[in-house]
Amino acid sequence: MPKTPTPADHFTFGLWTVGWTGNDPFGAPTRAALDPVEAVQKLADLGAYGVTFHDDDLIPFGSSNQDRELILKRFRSAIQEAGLKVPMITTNLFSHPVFKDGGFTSNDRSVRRFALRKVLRNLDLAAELGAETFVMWGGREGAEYDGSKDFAAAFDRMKEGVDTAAGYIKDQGYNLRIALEPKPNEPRGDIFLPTVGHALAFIAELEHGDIVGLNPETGHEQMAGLNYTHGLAQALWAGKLFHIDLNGQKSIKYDQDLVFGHGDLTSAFFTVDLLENGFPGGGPVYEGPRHFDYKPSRTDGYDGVWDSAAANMSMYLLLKERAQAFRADPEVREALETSGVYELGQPTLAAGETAAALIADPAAYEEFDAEAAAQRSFAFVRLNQLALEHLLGAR
Ligand code: GLT
Ligand code: MN
Ligand code: MN
Repeated sequence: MPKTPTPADHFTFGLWTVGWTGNDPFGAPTRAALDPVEAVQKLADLGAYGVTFHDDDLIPFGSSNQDRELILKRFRSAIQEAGLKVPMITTNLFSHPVFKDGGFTSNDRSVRRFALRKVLRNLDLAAELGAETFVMWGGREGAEYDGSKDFAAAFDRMKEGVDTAAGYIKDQGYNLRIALEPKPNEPRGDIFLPTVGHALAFIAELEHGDIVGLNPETGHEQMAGLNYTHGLAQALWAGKLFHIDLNGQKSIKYDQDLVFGHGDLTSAFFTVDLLENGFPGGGPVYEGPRHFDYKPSRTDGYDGVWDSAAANMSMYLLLKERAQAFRADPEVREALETSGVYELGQPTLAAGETAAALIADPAAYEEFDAEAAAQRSFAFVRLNQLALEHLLGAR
């Protein structure tokens, strides 16, 4: 049976998700525009916790200050009435043609100054709405031709942009953190900070990296042939998993933005297992919103839009139930033990043991029977089969 969420599940959606009208590079929109106020009401009815948006999703690019205020006033009362939170907002630095060569890394300096102003203005709005996360997805930050960019300068400018925004957050005393969202390509041929790993390495170079983390998206890592759950795990381990974009993707191809679980279901199971149950041996846990960044298929009308929004949440809750049963199953615990999953939590060296002490330990090397140790069966297949049986509801 499908599962019905409540706000306590902390599910959130971008306005641009349910509001996507179906325009793609090959065809015109297949659905009429959606009023953000209607989106807010509908999402609340479906049991969501909050809504997120780009500045331009709500306030059309180029709106006058007066129109902006009117739109915001109407939106504020809509979220208040619906009881929805706005835990995250983000800036559109990709739709308007002015950003065709990027925002923070456009070769045109005047565009970079404009982009930075757009971000700073949006930070004020984020703080005012009580958001705690400010996502930066640099979709247009990249290139099609390797000779068209001074890459070192591009990274300098990216750093300058992110550090300026982060410094502004600190100066204003805002309770906000920046979350960078990696993506390997699309719309640019190659996007800067293409994966979780690249973004983590970039953050280490920042002046204000303490308030900069990640917003990894399921499909974006999978477009690069990478394992999303591994990416989440490393970001979490590094204390940098600030936000998540959940969706579905089937292998290395264009960004599909399917419903969560409608891509690689087994991977989705382990994603939820990590998010809900944490690492087997403890450690950092993710406490942010469960945010869906998907696109309702353009073949569907608004019935399909709301069905698919509900499907994301139901899929997550179904997988949560299965993942909890998986971890609670005594047979699984025994299999985890047999497979050495808990053993990996033991430090390799004894407390206080040095490299010199290890070298002096003949049991570790001279007397170690590598042939015998090589005979150990880790029985990972059995463990995985148990996981899949739980995923299928067969246990
Ligand atoms: C865009 C992109 C998403 C990002 C959004 C945030 S915009 O829809 O495809 O992955 O999360 O800017
Ligand atoms: Mn995507
Ligand atoms: Mn996303």
